[in-house]
Amino acid sequence: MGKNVTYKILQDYLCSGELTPGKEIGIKIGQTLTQDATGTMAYLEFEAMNISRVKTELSVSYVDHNTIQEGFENADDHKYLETVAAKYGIYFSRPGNGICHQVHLERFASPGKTLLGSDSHTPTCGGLGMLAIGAGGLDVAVAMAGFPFYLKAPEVIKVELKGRLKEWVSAKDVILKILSIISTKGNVGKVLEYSGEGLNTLSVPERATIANMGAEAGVTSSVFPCDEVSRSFLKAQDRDSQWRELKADTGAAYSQVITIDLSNLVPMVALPHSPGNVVPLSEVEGKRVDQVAIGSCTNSSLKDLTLVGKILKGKKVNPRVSLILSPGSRQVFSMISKNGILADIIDAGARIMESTCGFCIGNGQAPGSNAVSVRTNNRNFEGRCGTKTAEVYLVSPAIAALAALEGKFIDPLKDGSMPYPEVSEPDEFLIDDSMILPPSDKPDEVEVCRGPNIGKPPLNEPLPDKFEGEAAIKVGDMITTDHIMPAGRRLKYRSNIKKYSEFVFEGLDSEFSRRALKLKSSGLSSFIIAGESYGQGSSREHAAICPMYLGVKAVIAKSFERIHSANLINFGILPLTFVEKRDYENIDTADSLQIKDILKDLDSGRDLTLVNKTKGCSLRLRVALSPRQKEIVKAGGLLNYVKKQK
Ligand code: MIC
Ligand code: SF4
Repeated sequence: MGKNVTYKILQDYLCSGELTPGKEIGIKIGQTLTQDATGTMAYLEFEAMNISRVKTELSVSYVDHNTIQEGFENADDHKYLETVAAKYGIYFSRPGNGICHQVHLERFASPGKTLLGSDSHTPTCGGLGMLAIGAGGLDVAVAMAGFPFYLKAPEVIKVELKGRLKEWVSAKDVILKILSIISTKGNVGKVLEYSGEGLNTLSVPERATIANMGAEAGVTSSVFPCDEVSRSFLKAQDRDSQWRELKADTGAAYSQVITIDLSNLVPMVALPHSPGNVVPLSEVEGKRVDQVAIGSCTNSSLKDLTLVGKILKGKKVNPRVSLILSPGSRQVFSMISKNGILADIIDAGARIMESTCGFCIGNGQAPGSNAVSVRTNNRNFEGRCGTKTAEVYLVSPAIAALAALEGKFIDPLKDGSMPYPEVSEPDEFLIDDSMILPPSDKPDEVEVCRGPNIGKPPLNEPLPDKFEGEAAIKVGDMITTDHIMPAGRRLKYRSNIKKYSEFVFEGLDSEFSRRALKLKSSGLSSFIIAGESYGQGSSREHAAICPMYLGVKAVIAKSFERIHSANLINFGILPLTFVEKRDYENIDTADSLQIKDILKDLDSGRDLTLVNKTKGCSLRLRVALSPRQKEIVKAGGLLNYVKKQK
């Protein structure tokens, strides 16, 4: 049987296991990336492994999430990241150089290689034929130390693209359409692999937009072949030597085929508060808009912003609207400033931000109370923008620009007479890597700087045989890591676990942290009870580390998302699922719970029995862990486990 692109790359990097969907495999990681918000912890964990130099082909550390520098914490984190990179063989992309995924795509992505990144949107580089996977910081640290990354061999879904996009319809609408088909849950362990004649009409940055938002579906990755379009992009980035052809064999196996006729698509919008809540734009036509934010790793390529500039040229932003623009990278920023596009955008009345994540992660530009914010990024979870009562709608850059001008949603296909500006990809991008610092060639002389906010990575204790404690919180379906561990203005505590832990579940139950600590000080464990798809969204391992610090021993859910479940295991917290989903109803917050014989049942593969002492009932819980994962949890987490292996 012929091979698909995903399995060709997996085959090249396979270290252990059998390449059969659902089986655990270990793969070697060619490249890694980190960003500042997850990176400090990842490098502290790397240092704890006592390895003198990274063992990957390439590792890059980006500073893009938090550059506000309100107080010393942020700047200290940046200094730590810069010096630790210099010492251990890592390239350092300085603050201001751009968003990790955009810069990596431009300057480092290499077809046919594996990339592991401590950010859930790492699959963006799948737009250039990489198998790029998001993971927790500790998994990335372990990969930098040269150990394999473990995952279940994925089920590969073929997305067959036909036709060509109409004017005003973009790559963002393609992925929004796909999200409307496969939704944001139930896709764990799958890869979306793109093919078909429609591919020729999509540039690499457009493919990257599509691969980027595959993360919202919860898939492991999204992969595009490497073809002539990829060759032109690499050539324009002066990196044509990286090109290699990569395509699926005829008759390659796929578990499912989704066919999308690009010519039939219309502009789409994701309504509040989920990227899966997608409808055609025409359904919100005329709705008032208060804020428009253009940028993020999803949509701030040169083509995206050029299109925005051409739509805004010679016009003024509606006086009721605040228009924010954040270019994805310094390369894009510099090019639009040199070709006059930036001036058109400024003249129209836009507010220009740094090349960072900024508004996308609620780090600045929070909308007003009950405001309608139209954004080009990938997530619109409740409160993520910084304002709980705001409504965030996700659209393409062109639709966002029209909304900024009119102060309301406009569907340009409605009367069909609106002129659509043509934008083509450049033959040459502006190359200036001076803000990417290579590692030191005298690592012994580099002193790693640690500010007072930078702690040590906390360790868990080996798994006990019995948990005795309380349901410290009960939450519903699709709880995101933004609910568990808010980012935004709390971001600056990412290197200080004790402080950051005060904000666990802040928006859902501001007493959670105090309650869990109280249970811990009385020698009791905390349990989190959850519905479907627990841990959606980001890769932030703090959503496991901070609950661990507060004494959470297990999360009991109807189902889990991949990265979060791996993070729980990495920090010695048991992810358990209800054998009977209706048992979710048999536990309430503050119920007194007990699980005995954990070690014996774990080893024998039996379900665990939970006794709800408050309700006087017992129920069964499944432990869906591989033998390796069981050993990690028993050791109290991956760091303890790796230390034992050495
Ligand atoms: C996100 O988009 O949610 C983030 C912020 O980039 C996270 C990483 C983090 O929390 O630091 C992600 O996507 O993994
Ligand atoms: Fe940054 Fe937003 Fe992209 Fe996350 S999704 S990497 S916060 S731009």
